[in-house]
Amino acid sequence: MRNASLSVGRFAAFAALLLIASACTSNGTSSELGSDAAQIAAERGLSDADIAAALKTYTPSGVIDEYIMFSSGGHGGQVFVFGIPSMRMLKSIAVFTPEPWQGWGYGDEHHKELFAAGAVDGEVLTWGDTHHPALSETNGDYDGEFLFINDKANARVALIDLRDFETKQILKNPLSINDHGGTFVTPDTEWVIEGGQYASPLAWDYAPLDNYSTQYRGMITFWKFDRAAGRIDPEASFGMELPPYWQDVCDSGKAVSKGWIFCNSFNVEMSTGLNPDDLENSEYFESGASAGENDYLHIIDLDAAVAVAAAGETVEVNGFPLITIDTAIANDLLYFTPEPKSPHGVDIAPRGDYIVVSGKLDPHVTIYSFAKIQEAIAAGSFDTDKYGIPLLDFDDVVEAQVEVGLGPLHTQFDDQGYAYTSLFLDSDVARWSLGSPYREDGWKLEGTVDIHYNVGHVVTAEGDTVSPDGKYLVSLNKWSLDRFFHPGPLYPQNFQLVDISKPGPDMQLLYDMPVANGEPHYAQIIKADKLQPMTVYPEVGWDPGSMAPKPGAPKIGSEGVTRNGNQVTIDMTLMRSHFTPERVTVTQGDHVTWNLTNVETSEDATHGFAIPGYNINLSLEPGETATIEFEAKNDGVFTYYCTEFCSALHLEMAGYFLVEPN
Ligand code: K7E
Ligand code: CUA
Repeated sequence: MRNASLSVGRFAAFAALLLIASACTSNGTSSELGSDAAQIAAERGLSDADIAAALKTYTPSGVIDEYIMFSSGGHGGQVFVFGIPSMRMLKSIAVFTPEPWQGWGYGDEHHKELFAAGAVDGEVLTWGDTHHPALSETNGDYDGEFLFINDKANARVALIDLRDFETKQILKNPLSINDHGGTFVTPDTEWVIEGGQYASPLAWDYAPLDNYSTQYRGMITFWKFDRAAGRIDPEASFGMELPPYWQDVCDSGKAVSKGWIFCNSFNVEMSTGLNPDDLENSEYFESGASAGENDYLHIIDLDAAVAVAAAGETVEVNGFPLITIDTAIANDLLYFTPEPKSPHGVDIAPRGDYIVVSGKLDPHVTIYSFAKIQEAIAAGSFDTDKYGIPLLDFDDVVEAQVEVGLGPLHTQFDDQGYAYTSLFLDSDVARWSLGSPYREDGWKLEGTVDIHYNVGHVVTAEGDTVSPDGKYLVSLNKWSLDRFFHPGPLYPQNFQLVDISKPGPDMQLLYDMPVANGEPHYAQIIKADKLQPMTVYPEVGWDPGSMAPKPGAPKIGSEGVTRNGNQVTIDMTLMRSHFTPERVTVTQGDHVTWNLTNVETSEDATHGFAIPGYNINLSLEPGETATIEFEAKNDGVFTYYCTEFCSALHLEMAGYFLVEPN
């Protein structure tokens, strides 16, 4: 336990901090504020560092954060939105998993279409495992327009429109059943990258594990983004076949390396796991897939691959164009180079000149030079891997290695020429300096900061763009152990905010934020003023699916119930504090089409619409229209009501849905 009283020295430092703080405020005198605050600090046993951390993160009511962080939600299947530095959670954007507050996936026809597009052989999936969010970029910088996210479990990609923070598209990868190296975007978001993970037969097919080397494959998919349409265009997209090496994280080249894609891999051994019929000659993946000293960094010439795909030099797999390994070799699209033991992260430095790779079982980060890679390719004459893919010599392409600590995973950058690498085993974040042209005294460890515990990704402000801000780092920790009250045996994850503004070895841990609804992997932090979300939809009768007014959407005066045989159509409006109509009568077995418009134009005037017993639940934001369709299977009296406490007479915002027995 901490000492509950401040020492004299601490008190002096603390008083100085308060003077600084009070100089910035017009309320009260510094001595009044100082003595009150000093007493609080003493009573709570706060150290100088605690007080400094509090002053750096405290965000008064009504003050908006400087940065917004988009974090994956792991197997919660969503994307989380936080303010930085307050670490306040602002939203969990529903993506792959139904979410009742946003009325996501509880009857809305548009949501049914989205989920259907993400189905596997007709099986509609209701969860995902989101790993890597990617903000859209212009010239290598975040532009605040769109966000992409992958689903590792089922190899899907989703697109979120940042005008309303809603998911607009879900795509199932036609090649692979699972993915990991996605989503990453090219510097102008022409392409959204989705790399594979666990090799499997392409097209979600069957093949026995005995045929692993011939029938199991890795892949990378290049999804074409049509910014004007606000959608990925699957018709203009293509994939590339890769050996079954378990491709891992990818990153897109930028600046000098624009047009190139880098992915690592971690099962070049082609282990197929412990075989129950042959325990003697097989082993667990954990040893089998890490038996060798090296895996392969994949280096892909995307611009050349686009030309090859455009020329039709592809085969069709599950109706999707695929560049085969042989075509990739013949057209110089794909190269490998060794990377040390069980690599995980690959991250491109801000100028696009260096590629940073971390090996989980190697205490170094390995820095490859893009210029040296280009020289090695130009020089020709390569060894090849088992599949005939050119293998660049490690010594020809490596610029430096920096020993950072145990279990290095992922790296981000700042505006001072530093890089930050997560150390999973050491439970540290390492700061190290990049070499020329970033810093003259580069390629050395500067310092570490303890985190709690077992960090996966780290993220710095705009830290994977061509112009990182630095300033803040968030450590996305897997274990929280003793940090919080533990709500039963399933512990929250722990996000820790770190101040990285001061050069040199010191970084200050500022704040712990439990994450209680998923296990985030990667995150990105964007300046808040780059985002321009809507406050209300621009017109009453707005369809968030098409982001346009919907012709025929219910309006005031057009409400009613119409019947055509057993087809019943209800046109309903919502405003404070009633539905129109308030009574709807159908007959058991009728097919019901229910159109609803929230006709409000005031900020935050959201209404909900819930029908008990039918699993129907919508959230209608101001101006929004939606349609639900269902069979009135069960007779009874179903009391629909508004789920958002919208006014003093919100409880009266209700109606009767009467289903007469057939
Ligand atoms: Cu968890 Cu980027 Cu999927 Cu590492 S990944 S932690
Ligand atoms: Cu509308 Cu409560």
